[in-house]
Amino acid sequence: MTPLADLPLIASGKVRELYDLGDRLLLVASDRISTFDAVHPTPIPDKGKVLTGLSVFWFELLADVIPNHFISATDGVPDEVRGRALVVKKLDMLPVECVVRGYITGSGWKDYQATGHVSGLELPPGLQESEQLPQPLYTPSTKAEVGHDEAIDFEQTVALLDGERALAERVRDVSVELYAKAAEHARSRGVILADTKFELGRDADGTLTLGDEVLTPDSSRFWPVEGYGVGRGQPSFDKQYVRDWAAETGWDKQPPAPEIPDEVAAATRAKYVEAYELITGEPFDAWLERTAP
Ligand code: PZK
Repeated sequence: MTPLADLPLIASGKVRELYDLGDRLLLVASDRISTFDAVHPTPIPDKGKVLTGLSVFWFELLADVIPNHFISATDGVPDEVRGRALVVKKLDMLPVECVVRGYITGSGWKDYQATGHVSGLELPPGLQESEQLPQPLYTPSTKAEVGHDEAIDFEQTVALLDGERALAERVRDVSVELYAKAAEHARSRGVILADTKFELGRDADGTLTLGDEVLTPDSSRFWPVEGYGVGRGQPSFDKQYVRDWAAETGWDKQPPAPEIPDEVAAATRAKYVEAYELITGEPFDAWLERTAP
């Protein structure tokens, strides 16, 4: 949790921080892990590096869909956060979380069961939990300062964007295109991208730009094709060991989250590295090499 010496901290989330570099920003991913919305006191070794390397992989794959804020994973990155930090462009972030779902799960499944709708969109009757949707759905949400983001419909995003309907349409269409291209890549590597969340902003020229981390296990649900099935929830690729272990301990899921045993942390690290290697097709060591001093 120690802030990077000297750099002004602009924002801190449960598991990452954002620092001011003057004309740019430093986006730092920690090794912290949360389950059931609570952060454990035990870090997962290399988690921040895996998530940062995955983000860069996706920024490079998706750059032909929309420009992104990534500038460098080396130049301007302090040694103590090498491999898990990116120098990024400062953006004026839009006040919308751009959620795209290709499969019906999580809060989308809850809303569908209760109303037959998700984000104001009517879905076909009879969908089963975890089923693929007829087409990817843009299901935006608000950015809550505390607590959970709230699902909104398209008209509410127009209002949040000061009535700029054309911008809201472009944000929606870009989000779906990003999801579709990423899901196609993931599928070719044996991984289902069930859903994800993008954050967009405008750069100094007003150009719509992809920000934040992208398509990491913290912003997305990845399911191995092997073991996928409808009519039930899918186990979390990355956090399942921690969740299963925590359930066994009888933890009531209220903060404070318990310390994680070494063997559970090590198994969880291996799942993050496995996710990196599956999705990128590269050894995780290649990311460490690329970002070594
Ligand atoms: C920005 N966040 C979310 C990230 C946190 C919170 N390129 C950018 N320009 C301006 N603002 C942001 C970004 C990005 N990315 C991102 N909030 C603002 C966030 C990390 C830690 F606490």
